[in-house]
Amino acid sequence: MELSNAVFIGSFYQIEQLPLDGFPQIVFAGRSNVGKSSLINRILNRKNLAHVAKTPGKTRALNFYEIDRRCYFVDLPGYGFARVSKQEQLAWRNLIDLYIEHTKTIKGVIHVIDSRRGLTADDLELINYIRAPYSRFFWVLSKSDKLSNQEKKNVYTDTLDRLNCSPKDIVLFSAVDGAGVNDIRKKIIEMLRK
Ligand SMILES: Nc1nc2c(ncn2[C@@H]2O[C@H](COP(=O)(O)OP(=O)(O)OP(=O)(O)O)[C@@H](O)[C@H]2O)c(=O)[nH]1
Ligand SMILES: [Mg+2]
Repeated sequence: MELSNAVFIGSFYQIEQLPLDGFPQIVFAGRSNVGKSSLINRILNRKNLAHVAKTPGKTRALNFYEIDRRCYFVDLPGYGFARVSKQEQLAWRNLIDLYIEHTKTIKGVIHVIDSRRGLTADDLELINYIRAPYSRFFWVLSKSDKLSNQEKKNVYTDTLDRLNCSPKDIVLFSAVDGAGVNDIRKKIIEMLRK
């Protein structure tokens, strides 16, 4: 398992379209614009595999990447983008609910949080409803290159306190300088082994 050979499979808007081969899946979730696609590109050492948004909130589909011919990374549409209508929010929720209900092979959720903002109400809501069936979460505090060392410490401690999780389940990450990416790769490989 090297997390090196990645192929974009497709963008899916309906549950009926999803691949049915039963591969284990690692889910990437987070608010719009937190850097989910940039994280996927970094993990896989690819510049432009996952589309990095010029306009935030554009990823509306479930984007599937096949990794090493044995698992999928699934890039969920971002949530909590203010300009999105109520109707679009409902459509988002509906798609995610169906996906989670349908997919028995989710091995873990990589939940990306913007380190400059810390946990938001939207983030906590997402944790609550994905967490029930799939408790294996790992938190990535993204864009850490924008913070001073003191700010990094503060957001790490605050997130740890509020999530009440193991210190090993949170990592500071930057897609710009690559900080944290090796820990994230290790965690994903561990999730896939279980
Ligand atoms: N400074 C800095 N900018 C980042 C980092 N990661 C992402 N960005 C920038 O943040 C913006 C959003 O990045 P994306 O990776 O597209 O975020 P996303 O979560 O996939 O966005 P949606 O798909 O729209 O939900 C882009 O302009 C990126 O260049 C990072 O680690 N550091
Ligand atoms: Mg994206």
